[in-house]
Amino acid sequence: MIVYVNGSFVSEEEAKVSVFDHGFLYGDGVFEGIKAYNGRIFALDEHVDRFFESAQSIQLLLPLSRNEMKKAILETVRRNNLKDAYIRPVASRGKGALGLDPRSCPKATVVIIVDAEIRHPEDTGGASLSQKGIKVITTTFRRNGPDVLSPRIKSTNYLNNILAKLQANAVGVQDAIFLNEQGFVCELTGDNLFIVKNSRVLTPPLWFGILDGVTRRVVLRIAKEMRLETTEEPLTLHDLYTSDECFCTATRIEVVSIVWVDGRQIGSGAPGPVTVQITKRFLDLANREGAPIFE
Ligand code: PXG
Repeated sequence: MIVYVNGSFVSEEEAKVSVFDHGFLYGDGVFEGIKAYNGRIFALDEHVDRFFESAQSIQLLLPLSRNEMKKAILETVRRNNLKDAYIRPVASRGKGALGLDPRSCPKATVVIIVDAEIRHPEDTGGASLSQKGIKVITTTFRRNGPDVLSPRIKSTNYLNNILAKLQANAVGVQDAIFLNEQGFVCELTGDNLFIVKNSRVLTPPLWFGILDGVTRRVVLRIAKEMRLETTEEPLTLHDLYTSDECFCTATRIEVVSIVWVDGRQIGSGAPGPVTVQITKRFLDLANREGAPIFE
């Protein structure tokens, strides 16, 4: 694999970041997860915009413009000769002194990694899991609120999420649901959450403390196109437990049905009709729209 590191394209073996990089030392950085389908990068603008917003929020000055970033992403995929890829841009504070102060880091590190194999992280039990739906629990860890570390920042500091993932692992389910400080449902460890109730598509609002997921936005758009009523409103565990359908969304896994929450079967225990329709339309869109890689 060819990796982009600070303006150069190098082999995976040659790709190096300093052990003094504050991204490594303190988790001081931001990242994105983007996907290419069939020779096109889906929602490239949205991802690059969010990348720059995450950087702006943590006062990280990126050494390239949005346009240059887009070009670098397209070029990295092109150099790897991939039509379908998972793309991971990462920017960290850069090399500095042993101390938290970002002022010792004169230049941010920018890396773009691509992966040809699109594995579903939840699919530890085989590829059929995403078709069958996944089981999840509610984690005892609260989602870090905007007053601690805004979930709107896609930061390289995912320990909150990893702690929740460890809890899911410990009981042998695929993922965990975060509640916020008030006990309202937020999202999963790396996915946004939706429920379907009486043909209405519901998802928690952004201000509850969730990532502004690109897939979430697309799914809301698709649901509206399907003439389904959609709302971003407060959801409790009761709403989840009594939903007709439940699903999660993220770039990597797209749309995955949730069929079991904290011991309760959701709906029929299999992906419901609305989830299946939305998934179909999402894949259709993702395979049609996007920035062409080889033009
Ligand atoms: N919520 C959180 C907390 C996330 O980290 C999403 C929702 C979904 O957002 P998008 O824009 O992808 O629809 C994410 C995103 C990975 C990976 O390796 C992905 C995320 C986080 C960590 C790792 O694919 N996702």
